[in-house]
Amino acid sequence: MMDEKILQLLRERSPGFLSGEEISHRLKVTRTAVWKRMKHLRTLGYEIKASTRTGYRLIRSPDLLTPSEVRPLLRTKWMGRTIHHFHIIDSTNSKAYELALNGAEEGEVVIAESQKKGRGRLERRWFSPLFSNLYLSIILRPKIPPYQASLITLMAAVAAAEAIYKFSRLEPLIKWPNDILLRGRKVAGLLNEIHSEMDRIHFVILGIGVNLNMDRKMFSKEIREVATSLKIEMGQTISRKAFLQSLFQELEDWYEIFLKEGATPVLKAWRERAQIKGRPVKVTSFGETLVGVAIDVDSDGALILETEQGERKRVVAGDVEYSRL
Ligand code: BTX
Repeated sequence: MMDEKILQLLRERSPGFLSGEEISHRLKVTRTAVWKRMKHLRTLGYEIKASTRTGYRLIRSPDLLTPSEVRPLLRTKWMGRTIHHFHIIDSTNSKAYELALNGAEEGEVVIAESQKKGRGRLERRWFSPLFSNLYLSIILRPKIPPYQASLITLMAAVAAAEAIYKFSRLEPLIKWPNDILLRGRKVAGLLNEIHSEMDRIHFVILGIGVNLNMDRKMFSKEIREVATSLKIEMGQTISRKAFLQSLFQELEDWYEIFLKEGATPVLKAWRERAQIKGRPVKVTSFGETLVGVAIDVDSDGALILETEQGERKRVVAGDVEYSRL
């Protein structure tokens, strides 16, 4: 908190200098404490000029996702207005879940610079190295019945795909239910967790990981061939803050569309981005493998496919492989 306050004061004074004395007076701490925080901020990548006569001046900020870095860029009404930021955490989803149980509000977000136990679906891991990408979890409290919760996953996939498109002008493909691909490789993944009763959702945790600044060699061998990043695809370093602002905006807009107009516009956008109709697919669901042709998603987000035997099946959860394109 003190770092955030110091940065705010330095920004307000920028490009001028702010004396150590004034900072210590305004924050009611000793000058030694201020000096120690400046040292710490420098280790985080802030370039701060210090002069014994005039004080401190902020020269440059790193591409961190702290509230003080992100907030000035936000154009959203409520999404991401409260950010819980961590340099390292087990999983942003787990933290957001805990905060939501303790009453955190809709739109509050947990963001981490890295995760020790970033989670994918079915106990899988999400590779989450420091400072390169986005790892965040958003708390939503939609007043919808639990059976519609998977529409939130589709809505979030649409929003993330739109953010990627607007940012890069590359056409992302949504792979049912929650992967986003660029040129056939995974650039983002979504992990949504729900806390509900039979007829009421308490909250949904929308977990999103987007690979932004990873180079190919930074991926572990196991995923190097199946994963990609916006930097790899665009050939340039991505401002994580700028991308985050765009992602928040898309999520806020699409969530509001979903709440006001229901599933129809979300499903329409999802179908356009997923182009699933007629794709030969292999689906693994609860230990069973189904081979067939994808027909569509239905109004509550399940995948409908026609098996080789001509039977229609609804798949509510599972993994999809595209057999041929
Ligand atoms: P998933 O189960 O569909 O995908 C996990 C699989 O994807 C892994 O088994 C691996 O093959 C591959 N993989 C792992 N890391 C990466 C990566 N960085 N890029 C591309 N492919 C990868 C997808 O699960 C859902 C992932 C959600 C991650 C977010 S990050 C913020 C939030 N917190 C948290 O713990 N999880 C979510």
